[in-house]
Amino acid sequence: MAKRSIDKSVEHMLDRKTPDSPETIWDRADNQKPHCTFGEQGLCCRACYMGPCRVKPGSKKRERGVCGATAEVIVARNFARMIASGAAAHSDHGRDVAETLLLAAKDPDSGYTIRDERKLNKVARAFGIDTKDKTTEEIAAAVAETALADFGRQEGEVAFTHLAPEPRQALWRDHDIVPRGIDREIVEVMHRTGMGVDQDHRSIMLQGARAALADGWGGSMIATELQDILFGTPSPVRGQVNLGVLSETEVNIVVHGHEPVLSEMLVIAAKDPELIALAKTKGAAGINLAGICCTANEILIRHGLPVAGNILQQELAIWTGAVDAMVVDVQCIMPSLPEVARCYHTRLVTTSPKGRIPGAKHFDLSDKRPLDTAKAIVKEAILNFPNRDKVDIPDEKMDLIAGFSHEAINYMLGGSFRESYSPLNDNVINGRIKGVAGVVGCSNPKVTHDQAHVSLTEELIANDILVVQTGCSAIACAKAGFLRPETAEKYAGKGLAEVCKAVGMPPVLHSGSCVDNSRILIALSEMVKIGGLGSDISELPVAGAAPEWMSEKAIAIGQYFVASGVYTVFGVGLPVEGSKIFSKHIFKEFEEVFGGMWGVEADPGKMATLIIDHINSKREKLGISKGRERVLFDMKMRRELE
Ligand code: NFS
Ligand code: SF4
Repeated sequence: MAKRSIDKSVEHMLDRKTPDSPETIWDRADNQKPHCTFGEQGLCCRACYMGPCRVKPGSKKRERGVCGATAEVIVARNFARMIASGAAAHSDHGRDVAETLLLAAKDPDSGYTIRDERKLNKVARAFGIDTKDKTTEEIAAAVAETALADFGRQEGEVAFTHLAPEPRQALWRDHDIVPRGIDREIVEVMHRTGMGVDQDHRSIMLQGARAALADGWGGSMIATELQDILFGTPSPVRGQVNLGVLSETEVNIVVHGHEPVLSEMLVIAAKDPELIALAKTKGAAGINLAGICCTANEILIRHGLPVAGNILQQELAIWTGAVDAMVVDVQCIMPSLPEVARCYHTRLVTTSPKGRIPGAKHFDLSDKRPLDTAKAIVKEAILNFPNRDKVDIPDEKMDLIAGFSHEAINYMLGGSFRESYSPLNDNVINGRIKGVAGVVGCSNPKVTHDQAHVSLTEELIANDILVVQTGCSAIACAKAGFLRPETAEKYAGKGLAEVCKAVGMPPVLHSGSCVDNSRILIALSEMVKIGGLGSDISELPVAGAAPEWMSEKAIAIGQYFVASGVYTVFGVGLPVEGSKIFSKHIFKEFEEVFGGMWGVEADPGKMATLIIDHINSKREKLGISKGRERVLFDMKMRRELE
């Protein structure tokens, strides 16, 4: 059997397993084996009840589904529907954030405030809002309303798409795939992929790309940018990661899910002096707020709060017996949690009307007074603290630095006088940094937990490729210690290490949650605008990877990177491999359409080679494969860093 995880905390917990222990995700993954190969290869269609149909290209009897659909059409429909579902998740999150911003602007008692006026004005400018003679609240209301209009618009272009380089926008217009309204593109995917509508896999995928762009340059970007306005734009901050961040002596509240609209309120509530005093009367030393998954990333990058683990560790956190409340909102929350919580004292709390779980206690955070609700949740956890039985917290924890928003990267590289990506571009041109790779996405029990993230990242930085991360992938590399500045000297190639040392940054930059992949889109656009590296994202020496993906959201992200011109490689496998025609389309023909394409490679070493070769070929096309004289650059760079 393949190793379950390279994370010692996971090993520690699983070794402790007795016949009475609750099931884990790894047990259930074993029980599901072997997975249905039709499904795994994308060849199963359930779009109507004449089926379900399982097709097999080249076979006599199963060449087509009952309606006559071919393998490439079935695969395309399934793939596009994954994009639509992923885009819906990110975008519905974005909508909630926009509504929260509107609430903050209109209701002074809402508990939400505008924390970043600079960002507010920047977004207002991007939206073409006239800010003259307007109060902060008025501008915030206008930004929120413009963002909300992007969801339901029927014609026109989603506003943030105008942040992309001009040639990219022109390419999208040529193919008629600029997203009009976010909701509209998702609905159109669902329509076109139903029984008997769009019968051309290429046309289905153009609409898939349109919905994906509505996510990356729409819903996700709205979530990220408006969250920054509400809760502050992240800047580098120290933190700690892994199950060892849970406290033996304090009340542990673990927030899990995705929307900081919840966790930000809990951050405030957990600092409430009355509640801390109450915790002490119950014998606790204080209140420890930690996170799992993307919520963890959100509170880490803005507050430096500890991260208990990534998606595969959510059950194990409860297994420690030290979690007094696990508070969840939406997405990536395993339905097994109530079962696990029942074996311990942990109180499972739901907060979103969209995500209810039988056996959990529900506190509706969308109520009028979210801070009061958050305080009630913290109190629930405190009152549960005395019910702890045996506690076993693994020792594992690691230091890290996170919070590299594109603004922070700008500031760090450009210095306080001239915030700019030009030093990054200069370093890429001169070859100290070979290129940039976004390593992102989930963990998946089909492969050894964290291994692909860590070994891919290790190989990329050793080859002078700067790695930017989000999501559960960032948590994986954080646990491995890669998010510390000292990693540069130990693991990074000479050129990258020099730059990291000069700037004082790690070679692996944690940019936030999965919606924050939109930060990478903006960073890439800025790199193009600075100049010297081509006129479009597709010319940059960059690549994307999701080595252990599992979520439909990851497919939406992959597709918007590809449609933005980025070569994007997924690990584990992709549910498209059953159709050679479709595979050829997204692994090859896409390059001619978008200047970016999909790749799939389960082996992290081979994946690294694909990415490095790709980056080198882009460097060659740009005429920078040799690099400039280093000595000259030293002086220039030193001047810039002063
Ligand atoms: Ni992204 Fe975040 Fe993790 Fe995957 Fe789930 S938490 S939105 S989907 S599993 S990276
Ligand atoms: Fe089968 Fe066609 Fe119905 Fe899909 S849409 S289930 S291929 S009959």
